[in-house]
Amino acid sequence: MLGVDGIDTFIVDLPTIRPHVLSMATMHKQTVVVVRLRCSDGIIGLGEGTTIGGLSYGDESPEGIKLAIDTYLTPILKTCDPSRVGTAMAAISKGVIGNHFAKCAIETALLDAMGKRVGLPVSELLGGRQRDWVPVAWTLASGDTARDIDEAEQMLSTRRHNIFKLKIGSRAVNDDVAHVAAIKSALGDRASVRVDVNQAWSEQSADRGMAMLESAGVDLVEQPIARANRAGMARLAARHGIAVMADEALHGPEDAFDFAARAAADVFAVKIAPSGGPSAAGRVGAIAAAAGVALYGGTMLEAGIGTIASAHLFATFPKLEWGTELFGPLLLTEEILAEPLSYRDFALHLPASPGLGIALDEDKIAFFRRDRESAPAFGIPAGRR
Ligand code: MUC
Ligand code: MG
Repeated sequence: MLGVDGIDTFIVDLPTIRPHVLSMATMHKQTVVVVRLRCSDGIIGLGEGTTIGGLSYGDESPEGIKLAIDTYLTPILKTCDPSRVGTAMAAISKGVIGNHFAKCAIETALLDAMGKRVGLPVSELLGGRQRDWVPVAWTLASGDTARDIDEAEQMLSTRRHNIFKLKIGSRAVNDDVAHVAAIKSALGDRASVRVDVNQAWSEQSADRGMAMLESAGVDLVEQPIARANRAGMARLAARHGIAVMADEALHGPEDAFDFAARAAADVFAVKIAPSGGPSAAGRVGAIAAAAGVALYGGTMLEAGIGTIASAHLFATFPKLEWGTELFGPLLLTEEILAEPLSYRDFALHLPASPGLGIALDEDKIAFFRRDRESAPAFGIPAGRR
């Protein structure tokens, strides 16, 4: 039986290229928990636990993710065979309630190690790749209309993105809609424009806002109201022609089932971390497909590890009607991978190599890890990273 020699977790703080303004927080940096799973056969699996805005977006913080892994998940994993990913994750689920981001980081690392062991990309372990690339949206969230239009024009001219998501909800509804309408009118049919309200509206504001956004040519509204208000989401989906997407309300297959049963969303933003890992997120996708709910590959603005892990899953979905927003690494000033992910022609292209198909830039990690003063030297030979 294979064993787990150890699990290294470290928090890395990376600056963003510009402030990223959401209704609940303005990001100036992104904090990433990097997981390195060392198996007894010498294989190392990489995982990532990343959220947005500390504890302002969701229930888990970077510090909490690290603590959960170090104190609770690691001792369980040390009793498991890392080549039996399903059994290992079942043992973790038995001993740890919730903590979906921590579980996702560990399952990602197990899958990366397993793929390297058997010589297959993670997407093949997750059911089989149906495409080698996924479309990628960009979020315009500088908070300034003219700057957002310039940014979008630049993305179009370099063929990096032609789908734009606008973060709204922190200003009055009329002001937000005017901002969105100005951007849509500047871009016209050259781009799909969508908005993410991040729960900021009441149902009444959502009714008003959604009607105006539909007239402005916007394609979709993401999580307009509080994540707990499922009946309200169902009423909005029934009342409006513009597509409504569930995001913060989805924490795995049980929520997906409830949303599908209530017809409370036209589209699901599937995310590997809030779902509890790539396998659980795959079950969210399966429920959506069975219920006729369309799919969008969401992000928690992860760096390269979580981003490519998400892409491996989304590449297995038979339909991915609304594309993805897997642009996390592009929002950061620093690349933590040895080779950056491949973004071109409005898409992220998946590697064909075993596991996740990535390696860390150890010098960058050493420089940006929060505990760099006290961190031990890495000492891991390049071939084993
Ligand atoms: C969210 O709520 O969707 C994803 C893209 C982005 O800009 O923010 C995130 C979170
Ligand atoms: Mg969202």
